[in-house]
Amino acid sequence: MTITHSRSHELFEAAQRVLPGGVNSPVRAFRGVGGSPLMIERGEGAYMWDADGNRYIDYVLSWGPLILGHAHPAVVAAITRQAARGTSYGAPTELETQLAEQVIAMMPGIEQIRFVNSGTEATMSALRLARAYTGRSKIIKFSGCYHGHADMLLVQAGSGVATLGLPDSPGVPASTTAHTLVAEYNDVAAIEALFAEHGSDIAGVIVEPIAANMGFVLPQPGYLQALRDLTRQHGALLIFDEVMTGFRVSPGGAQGAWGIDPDLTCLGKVIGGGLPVGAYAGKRAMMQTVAPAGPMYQAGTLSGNPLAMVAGLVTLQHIQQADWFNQIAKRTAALVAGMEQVASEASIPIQAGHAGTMFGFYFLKEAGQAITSYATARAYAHTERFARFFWAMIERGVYMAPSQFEAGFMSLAHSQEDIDMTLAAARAVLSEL
Ligand code: HOZ
Repeated sequence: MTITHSRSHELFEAAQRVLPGGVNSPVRAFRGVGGSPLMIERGEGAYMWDADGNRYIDYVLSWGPLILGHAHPAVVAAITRQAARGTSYGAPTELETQLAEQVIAMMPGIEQIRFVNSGTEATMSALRLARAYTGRSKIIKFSGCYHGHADMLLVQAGSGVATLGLPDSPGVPASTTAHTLVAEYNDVAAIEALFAEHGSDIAGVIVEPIAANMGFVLPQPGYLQALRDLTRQHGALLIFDEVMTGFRVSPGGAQGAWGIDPDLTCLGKVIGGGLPVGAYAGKRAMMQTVAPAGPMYQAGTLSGNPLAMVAGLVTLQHIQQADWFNQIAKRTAALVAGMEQVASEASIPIQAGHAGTMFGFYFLKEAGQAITSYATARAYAHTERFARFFWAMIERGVYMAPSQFEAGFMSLAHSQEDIDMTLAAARAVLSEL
């Protein structure tokens, strides 16, 4: 069976004439797997349809936000209802308080929150806040972690930067990254060394609790606690970038799952239920630095947008209900266990992992290799095999992230039958690779 993508190709040709690279975000261009991207026309539940009418089981889910699946009826109804009442006011609404209360009830480290429009805005603002609050300049990030595209964070970044194998981006003046220190993820000695040298200048450490923009790398036992201890010891803030892990590792994010108490948290994706939202949040004493409560300026015309607030609110209320979160997490575990089984039957070495409703797997160049950091991800990931796997899965109606250096996501809409179909496809593909 060979499916056709001719309409997608035509549409992508047209897109490239008017959009740089034909896309509005680089990994969507499929450069990590070659070929040209599928142009999507519609999504419903666990599925997306491309412009040629092909249906795919979707494990990208808009890169994480759609934890209830595409076009969940309750989310669609809430957005539709709100749209009829106005799409934006540029004035405070009760909806913002309601979503804030919902997030605070779910995430243990959060006492106050400021809504913005994207994860990039969230991380950028959280770092400004860390600097304003501590009066210090330096920040620490980890190589392969991606926190959006703000200048100071585009240093050894993951996601599209890793997929395209880019050096740090042109257009970022050295002066804007002069205060950004970089350590290897999962390496406690590396960050201890940075604190030993720069301790009293470090405003904050920003980390993805699971490094999910260089594939899927779990923190080693004790690693996040070591970051917590070191930051406290040196008077620096610990900033969890939970844009991906928030409401996905557990309803309370990675901080809820692992009992670590960050000072500040960055959110995005699920918090907007598929609409553009981000947020930075944390301890009241720190958040009171933000204008107009305090002197640190940050603002936005569409921040707290009512459509986004209702979509987020309905989504978070759903994942708190009944046993739905656990159901999604169980399906995630089943998919990952199945992938390990299928790969082992085909004698293809992989490293797979999952936490809550997120997952990832690498094809390894050789059995026995362990990926724990960006350096090992780049050295051991068999990206060429991944590209062949990706396209063969597309042929069989399964859509995974078009890059070895991205994570996968599950939704409430994915059924056991979808998982079984995915594993049957993977078995067929891996036996031929
Ligand atoms: N940076 C996002 C994934 N980690 C990709 C966003 C997109 O292309 O939509």
